[in-house]
Amino acid sequence: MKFDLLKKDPLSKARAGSITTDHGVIETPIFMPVGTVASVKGVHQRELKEDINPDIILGNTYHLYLRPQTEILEKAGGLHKFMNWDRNILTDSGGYQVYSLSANRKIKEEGVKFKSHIDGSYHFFTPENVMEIQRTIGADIIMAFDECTPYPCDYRYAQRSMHMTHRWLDRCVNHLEKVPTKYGYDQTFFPIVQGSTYKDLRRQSAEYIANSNQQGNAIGGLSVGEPAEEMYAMTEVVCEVLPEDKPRYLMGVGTPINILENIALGIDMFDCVMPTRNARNGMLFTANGTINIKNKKWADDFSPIDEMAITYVDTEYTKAYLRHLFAANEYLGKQIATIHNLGFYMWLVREARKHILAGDFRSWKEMMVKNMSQRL
Ligand code: PRF
Repeated sequence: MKFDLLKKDPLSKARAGSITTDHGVIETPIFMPVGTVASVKGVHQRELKEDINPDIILGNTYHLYLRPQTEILEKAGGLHKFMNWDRNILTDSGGYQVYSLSANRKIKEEGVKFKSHIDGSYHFFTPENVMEIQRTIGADIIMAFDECTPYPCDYRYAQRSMHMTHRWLDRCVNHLEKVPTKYGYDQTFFPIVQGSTYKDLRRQSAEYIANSNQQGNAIGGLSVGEPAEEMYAMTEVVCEVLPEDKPRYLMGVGTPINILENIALGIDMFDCVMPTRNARNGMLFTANGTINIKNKKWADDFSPIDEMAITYVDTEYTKAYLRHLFAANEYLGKQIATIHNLGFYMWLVREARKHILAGDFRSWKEMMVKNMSQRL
């Protein structure tokens, strides 16, 4: 993997760059649509590629390990072939899903025992076996196995957990060296900063992660219920420590406003279920704010979904029609809303990149944050 830093914004910490892997170029800042179980929910791979056009999508180790299971992915020749996606993929390690989804999890130094949310069976994740699973899934970027602390989290727990995440990182790195890649292309490994909402722990964790000297770095444990101001304060502290010449990935963030504010603090990569999950509940993101399409007020509004016409659905269908699909609980409503929201998120990060390259990112960001705060 190669990272080229192309331009730094003069009035903020925002950067524009590009990551090159064996599956192509990723222009940063980037948003990665979430394809948890080898599918971006409701979107054909053809639409994803041609209409939404991301350079990279995200998959989840936890889900793929449980279903279809690692063995099937290996027989398929890896996740890219299995799902027919020839661009970049990043897999999260399960370090978050194990805590948020499974029941009866037990965290020990050795690893985490958890109960499947699908059939109740018991499994054990360790830093070592999670690296092996991610080798077999075959994503281009793979993540360290960490513990994502909840919010709020008392200082002593956060400190102990952070140290365990650091020891797990060393075990991931040692084990990865012993397990070769499987499908003839490279895999890049990102470690994850933790430390809850404590600045001193965040600084300490960022130093540990930076010293591990990997090709990119991630920040976890944020956007777990803390106020946005606290998240930004943590991002700021961590970005001061993480090296400038490597990509920085803020995991599981966030709203369109969160994304722009964190770009301004020096983040290059994002993923979040928000555009896809909220679409399925009838929430549309636009440059002028959010729309609840289920609202009665749209029942006879025959204007296009979004005048900006970022993706074809925006002008192909009216608000009244989309509202009707939601009222009738038609699959198509969720599909249309998902394509719209993902198209909007991709537009947002591409515009951010354009403005960073043009040198006027900060004023554009401030205008956008104001406009996007509205409810339509
Ligand atoms: N760790 C991992 N994945 C994550 C997170 C984390 O802390 C978060 C927190 N927002 C989202 N996804 N491994």
